[in-house]
Amino acid sequence: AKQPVKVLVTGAAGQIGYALVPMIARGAMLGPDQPVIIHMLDIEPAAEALNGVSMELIDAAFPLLKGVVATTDPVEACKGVNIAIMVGGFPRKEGMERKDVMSKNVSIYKAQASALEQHAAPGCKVLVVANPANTNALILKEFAPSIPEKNITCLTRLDHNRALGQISERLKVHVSDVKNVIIWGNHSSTQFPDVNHSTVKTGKGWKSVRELVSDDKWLNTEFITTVQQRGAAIIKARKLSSALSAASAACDHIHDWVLGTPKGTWVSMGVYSDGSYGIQPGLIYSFPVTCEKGNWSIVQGLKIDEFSRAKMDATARELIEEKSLAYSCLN
Ligand code: NAX
Repeated sequence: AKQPVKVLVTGAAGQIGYALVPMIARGAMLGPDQPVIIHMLDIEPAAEALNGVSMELIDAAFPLLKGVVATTDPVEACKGVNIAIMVGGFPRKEGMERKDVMSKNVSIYKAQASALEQHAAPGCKVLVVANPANTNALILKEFAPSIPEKNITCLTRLDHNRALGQISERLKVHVSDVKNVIIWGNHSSTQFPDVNHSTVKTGKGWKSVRELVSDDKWLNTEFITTVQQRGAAIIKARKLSSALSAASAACDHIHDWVLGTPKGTWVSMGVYSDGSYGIQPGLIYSFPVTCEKGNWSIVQGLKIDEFSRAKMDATARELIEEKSLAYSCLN
């Protein structure tokens, strides 16, 4: 039998946490034959709610779930974890300055970086979900210098899945027959959802999305804004931000990272830029990646047209600006 994998979820008493932990315990993240031990961290005001989640996990009698640790102590939470899903953070409240929110999250991610660095298992893979996701991941990387930068990522898979969903709706094909969309850049409204390399499975093999949709105007305007604004549309409809789709995307992200992407398929992940596609090194930027044996690599050699170039650079500029705002909070 396989040894259990220890998975940390921070912010586990929150909405995404509540949707995410049962998915992990059912094997949606690491596979149906992989036992797990779930570590859940939240803060003192949420301790009782966290305890409730812990009780429900017990009551669900998941065969793969070999243990639960629920705590408000980051050291205990991080101890020996193989995977860390960072969902906890400080939300932007009405009337708050961007700088104030950034400053709260910088201090959270600085502290949790140290806890992970000192107590996580060697080779621990980190996924940051909490916003500003790319910049929180960057802060985590800076303050956990002994964790390899390849092991620190942020979530843009939700945006990626939303793009697949929009194409599937438009062409009336199943979403699993659409592949290789790309989310470039920041998990924010400046992200660039790109379909230039995306294909759809048809009776006559894989065909390009541009060819099948044959409406460049829609692809270059409404499609892009719909994906960029989807989070806001969910808030408007639900009066709460996306949770089940975010949790599902977090499972997809770790699943593909650990178990690999299918041949000929890539996914989007926020990863440490190495300068690929002219994106400034030292940003956590969303790229198309393939994964094999637990390692991601950026898909190389895609042709970038002028329209895409401008959008990729605009979202990079926003990340550069966020990075300097984050650094200004350190002093
Ligand atoms: P909730 O407010 O429901 O839950 C957040 C939880 O984090 C709360 O229980 C809170 O007590 C806890 N928390 C706060 N500070 C903490 C700390 N220092 N250590 C541990 N836990 C802490 O938010 P939810 O809807 O679950 O969203 C969580 C985060 O995901 C938010 O930052 C949100 O903006 C972000 N999102 C990111 C997405 C992505 O695609 N990257 C999409 C969905 C989501 O909006």
